Amino acid sequence: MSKQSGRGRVAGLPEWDRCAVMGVVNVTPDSFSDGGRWFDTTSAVKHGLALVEEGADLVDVGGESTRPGATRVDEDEELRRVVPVVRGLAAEGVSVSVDTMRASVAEQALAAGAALVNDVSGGLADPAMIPVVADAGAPFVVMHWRGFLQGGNVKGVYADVVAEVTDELHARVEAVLEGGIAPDRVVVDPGLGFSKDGEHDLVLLAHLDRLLGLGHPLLVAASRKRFLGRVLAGPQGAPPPARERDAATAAVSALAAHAGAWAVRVHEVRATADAVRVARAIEEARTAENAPSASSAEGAR
Ligand code: PMM
Repeated sequence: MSKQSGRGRVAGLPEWDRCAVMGVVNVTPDSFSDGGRWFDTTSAVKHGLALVEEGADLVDVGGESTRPGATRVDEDEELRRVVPVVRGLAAEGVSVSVDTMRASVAEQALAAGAALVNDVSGGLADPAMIPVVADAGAPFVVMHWRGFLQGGNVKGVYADVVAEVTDELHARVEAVLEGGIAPDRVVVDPGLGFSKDGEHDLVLLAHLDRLLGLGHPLLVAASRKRFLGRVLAGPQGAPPPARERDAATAAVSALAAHAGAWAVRVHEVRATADAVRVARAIEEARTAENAPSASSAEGAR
């Protein structure tokens, strides 16, 4: 990964001097890595606050599992899961992101205090999404998405995954800008694991510079994903379960931070919070090394 200068700032959100950490609260019974653990409002809010305590800068609240083949929850149920958790966390001063493909959920979450809308469909699943986000003046995560998957991964065929994901994301960014979302409020995300196999995910991570070339802050969401299970398993072994992939996740967080990502989205915050701080310290050391020191400036006079 090569370093791109400047990780950008997202208007409407606090500014961090390093890669931000987005902690995940899935208010679902069936998310692949943590489904069912924070399924009632009280434990979900408590978990979000614990993530902040561990170093999360943002908390991403979702009420619908996006794992391949998951059946969609109905709108009322998604609202019931998400809105009280958003309200509870926002009331505690947390910067909340809402992970939803539904405009109605985004709208009510924003009214309840959410600061950011994270749509894994990049505005494709619900035509009302972009107008709702534009009207609210909210920041918006545009993830690379090729549609709902039913059965095999037929949409995950690429001749050049980096070029295609970059081009398709570029087209979605154009669409959201046309829809009235301000350019300084748009975040891009390669959508690791969405219509992509493990090799695709790794190649995308090897080329974050190309995604940064889109000119928008970049979110990387590798946490506990299948490709990490494959890497850890080796060619013959069985992948470790999702909850045993947190050290691998933190390694990706350090690399993504080093490459210039704006934020990383993770389930287990503590190790990633350490990773992005170390990446920042190394960046600072490089900056100090390149800046003329007081004594050499003296000498030059
Ligand atoms: N992945 C998941 C859910 N939300 N949001 C963004 N922006 N990017 C992602 O890659 C992404 C996401 C699926 O993971 P989970 O079910 O473990 O949270």
